[in-house]
Amino acid sequence: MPRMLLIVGTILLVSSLNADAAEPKRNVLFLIADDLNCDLHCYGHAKVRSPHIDALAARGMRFERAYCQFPLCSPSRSSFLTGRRPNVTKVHTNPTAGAKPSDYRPTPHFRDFLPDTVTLPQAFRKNGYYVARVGKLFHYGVPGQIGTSGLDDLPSWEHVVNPIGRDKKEEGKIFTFTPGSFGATLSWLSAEGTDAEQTDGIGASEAISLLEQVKDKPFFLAVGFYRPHTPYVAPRQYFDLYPPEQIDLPALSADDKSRTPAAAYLSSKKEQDTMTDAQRREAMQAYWASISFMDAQVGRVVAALERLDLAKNTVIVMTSDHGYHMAEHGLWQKMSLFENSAHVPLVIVAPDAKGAGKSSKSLAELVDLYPTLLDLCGLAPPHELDGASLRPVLDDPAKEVKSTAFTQVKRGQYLGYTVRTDRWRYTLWNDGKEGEQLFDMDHDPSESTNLATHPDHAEVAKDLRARLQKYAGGVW
Ligand SMILES: [Ca+2]
Repeated sequence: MPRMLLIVGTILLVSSLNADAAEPKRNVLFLIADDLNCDLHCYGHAKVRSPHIDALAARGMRFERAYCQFPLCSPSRSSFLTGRRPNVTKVHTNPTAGAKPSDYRPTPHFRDFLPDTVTLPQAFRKNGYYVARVGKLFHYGVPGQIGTSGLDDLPSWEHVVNPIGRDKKEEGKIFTFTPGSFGATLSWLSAEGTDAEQTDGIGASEAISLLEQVKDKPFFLAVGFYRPHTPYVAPRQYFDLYPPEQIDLPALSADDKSRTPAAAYLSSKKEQDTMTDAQRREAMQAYWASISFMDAQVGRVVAALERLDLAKNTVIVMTSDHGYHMAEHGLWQKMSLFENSAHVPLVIVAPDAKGAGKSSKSLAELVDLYPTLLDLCGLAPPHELDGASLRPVLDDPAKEVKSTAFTQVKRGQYLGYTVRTDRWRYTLWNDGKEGEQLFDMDHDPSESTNLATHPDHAEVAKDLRARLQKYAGGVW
């Protein structure tokens, strides 16, 4: 190499190293709630108080149309934390819970099928970050496994914290429809004591302590809250925000069930069909109280980030693993393929993003989080990822990085798939053998009239059916 070129090359190399040294790496604060739907003030809910998530939305980007890939804890978390879709991770169920802790089978785990995959937090570890988790990131049985590491992934973290509070230790006080069961059934408690005694309050305190310890090195801190997952346990002051007598009962489902396949409703539970009106009001009060309690813990962690002067160089994500029904279609909880089960809150605060403080109708999927966070932090993907970086939307909310958002669910031996486009939601059960649904989300946002066999929409249904069949076959 000519001497001059060598010198110029050396100068360029040194100056680029200096540039890296001058610009500290961006940190990531990844906040996720469990079973949180979009019942938040910043998403237009008339009653729910969520001032801290609202404040994040006010200074970041609020995605109005973000969707999970699977409306169940482990399949959803396995997907977005590996950056791969559920048919790649092959995790379509939660691990089997046994009658006794010793009966618990920690499978399926994505490492069974993708042994060498690099997870989102692991990618940051490989790039020299301090990477820690507080609470639920990978699957945990809630509340059964609170205080344990659940179905964790050891290579993902340098440090883990498993908080446990009075909500777990005083389960005997919780009202439940099924004696002895708290996680799968609707159950709730207006709790005595302070926020700091609850699992999520302890988790927030632990997260704050970690921020204080690691503030001088690049970090990826993931904080997984357990609320508002059942049992809906929150200190009494949060229940007092929602007096039951002021809660309007949800309207009866307006669905034309003669047109909609039975598979659409198979997540329904008998005990929930026989709830009294008073119990329905109490369940809604308790779910919203759990949201406001969790929101307060989000506020504590974000306040610490600001107090430590880290916010200006930290990307913040606030989201949920899937949506949740509060009586729409006569359903409660998750595992349907209607909009409210697939739809998740998603707020991303990125330092210097030009779209800060705005909201976007652009479609987003949780599988996009992995490439988005790498992109915002200037890191290269370690292997194939199935999502797209949302960075263009963070700068300009009118930008679109995709025209479809996919979600799937398992029903015993078969799968159902659904796709959301700008205007439509189309759903295919068992490749059509258990039916199909088409809803015009512009004109029928509550999904009451299935248009799948309507002759006026045959072309739309045909096109979206073909897209779902491709998706099921591994093409997206
Ligand atoms: Ca969940």
